[in-house]
Amino acid sequence: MNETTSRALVGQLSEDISWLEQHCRQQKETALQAGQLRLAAALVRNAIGPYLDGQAPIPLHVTVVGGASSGKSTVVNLLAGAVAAEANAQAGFTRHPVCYTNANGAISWPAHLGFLGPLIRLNEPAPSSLDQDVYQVRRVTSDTASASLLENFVIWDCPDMTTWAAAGYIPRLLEICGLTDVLVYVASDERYNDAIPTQFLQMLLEAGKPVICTLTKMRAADAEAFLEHFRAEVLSKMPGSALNCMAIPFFTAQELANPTTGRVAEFRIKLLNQVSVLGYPPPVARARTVRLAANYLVLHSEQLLSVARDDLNALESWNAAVEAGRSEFEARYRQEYLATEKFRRFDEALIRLIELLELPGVGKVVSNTLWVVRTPFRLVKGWVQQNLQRQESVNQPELPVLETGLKGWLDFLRKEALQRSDSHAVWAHIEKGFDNNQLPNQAKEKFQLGYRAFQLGLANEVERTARSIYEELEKNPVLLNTLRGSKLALDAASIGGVVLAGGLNIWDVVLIPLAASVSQYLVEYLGAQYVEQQREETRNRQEALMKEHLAQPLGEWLTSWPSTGGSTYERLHQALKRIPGNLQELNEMVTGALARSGVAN
Ligand SMILES: Nc1nc2c(ncn2[C@@H]2O[C@H](COP(=O)(O)OP(=O)(O)O)[C@@H](O)[C@H]2O)c(=O)[nH]1
Ligand SMILES: [Mg+2]
Repeated sequence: MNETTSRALVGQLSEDISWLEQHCRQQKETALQAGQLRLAAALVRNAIGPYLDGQAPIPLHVTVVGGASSGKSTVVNLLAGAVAAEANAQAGFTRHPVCYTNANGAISWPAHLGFLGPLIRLNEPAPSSLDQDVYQVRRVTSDTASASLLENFVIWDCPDMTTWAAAGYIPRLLEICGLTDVLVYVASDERYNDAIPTQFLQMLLEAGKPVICTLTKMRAADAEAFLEHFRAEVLSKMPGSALNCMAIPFFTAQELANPTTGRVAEFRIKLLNQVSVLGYPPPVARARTVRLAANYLVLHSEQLLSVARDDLNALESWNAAVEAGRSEFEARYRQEYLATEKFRRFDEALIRLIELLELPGVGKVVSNTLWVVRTPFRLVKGWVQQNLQRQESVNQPELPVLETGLKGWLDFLRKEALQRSDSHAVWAHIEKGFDNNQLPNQAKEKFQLGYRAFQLGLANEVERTARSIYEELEKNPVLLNTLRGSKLALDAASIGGVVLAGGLNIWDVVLIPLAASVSQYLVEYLGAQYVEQQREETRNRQEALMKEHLAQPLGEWLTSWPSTGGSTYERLHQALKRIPGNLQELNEMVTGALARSGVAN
């Protein structure tokens, strides 16, 4: 496998998902989704990333989670076989994850950039109550039974699952959940079905984590009944089911002081066995962690991205407004300009055609005689303009029509933005763009560029129309020769006129009928219907060109405006576009790596 590729992919995915998470936290009522996104990012960077990077399966990670004062630290001590974690009556005592590991065991820690996201490892010992984006590793000296667990596992004690909204310690907890191979969920008899921890449990089960539920603090005699109750009340509503569910009854403080002896040891060994089973053999356990994480991400990618649904809806409604404005812009151009436009482009085409009527051989030399050629041509042009473009003056000139159309389009959007600015931040952002004139000014610049391209396009179009008429003429050699002859006569007459009179005034009398005859032949040949058809085609092509050079690019530019210029919506757009494909690709890499490892999973 190409490690650089997988690292780049993991890096980009974890960054995109984390960005979405932050974006989500800035909005109301999306704390749970923010939590989901955090877990997703953590799965990518802490479980899948290190695996693709060739990280050894040992140490496996067992993580103890649960509500406030449920007994997590007490369970950690059971697993560790020593009073390692500060069991503390104060709720919310633990504020950052603490990892307990074998006293001698060298921990091979994933070293790649981005592991555990923003959490930094503390180098100095500190109390678990330190409320920072950190984690710490503590070494535990314990008896042989625990040492055997700690040979393969490290144990994580985590902050409480109390609220989705806490932007500090909850994400730290989820960061470790992403990493984890086995979860131990702790619920005490008083608060076994608290809503928030139950939601966490559900999410972790959905994410494919193997979970051992431990119920604490009840009287030993009530244990069975309580387990039944918990199964019925909580677990039965869960996706799949927690793998194991065991009771750890209330112990005295003295009993808890030495978890490796007496009654406590009995429960402790039961718990150790369950964890050990899930972690054996380690390569299989890790392969399962990675496989289930990838499955979850691919299957839930749409749900994960749904946090951006409101944003997408707002962007969609902006799209729709831009499109409505565009239709109106196009309709105006058709009605106010094209419908009354008669001949301009078509007439220009006729003039170009006359230019094309060059005689081969000697005639060509004559026709090309420097500036003189221009004279009859100018006369023909004048005649055509006089005779065929009478309607031109009643037309609205094209540029003002387009400019008015653009103004109408922008005014409409400004009005929409003003009305909707309270509905979503996208619209507020657009409204601001109108307010400081940035958006309309940029739109006008864009329009000017498009208009220039449009005019160039039209010039090519005139050439094309002329050529198509010329090609028609080629099918009628008699008329073609007559026209060429007339044009030659016209050129010759003008040369003669210049030579004889040194000016053109007198010769106009001769030249105008000649010039007229060229055009006359043409128009007669082309016939009213043909002219009409060519004119209509020219008009349609002109409309298509306007759309291509103006309406369409302007529409696209306006549509993407909220998503450009380094705005939040640009980043959103990028994240939404990249995440699904990248998740698929990651999943394929996982499948490939698992197949190559030969570990059945
Ligand atoms: N005596 C006794 N106290 C317990 C037991 N389980 C938890 N506690 C106490 O309940 C409080 C909360 O326990 P702790 O493990 O710190 O919970 P956490 O906040 O979830 O880590 C602490 O004061 C513990 O000593 C138990 O079985 N017996
Ligand atoms: Mg604790």
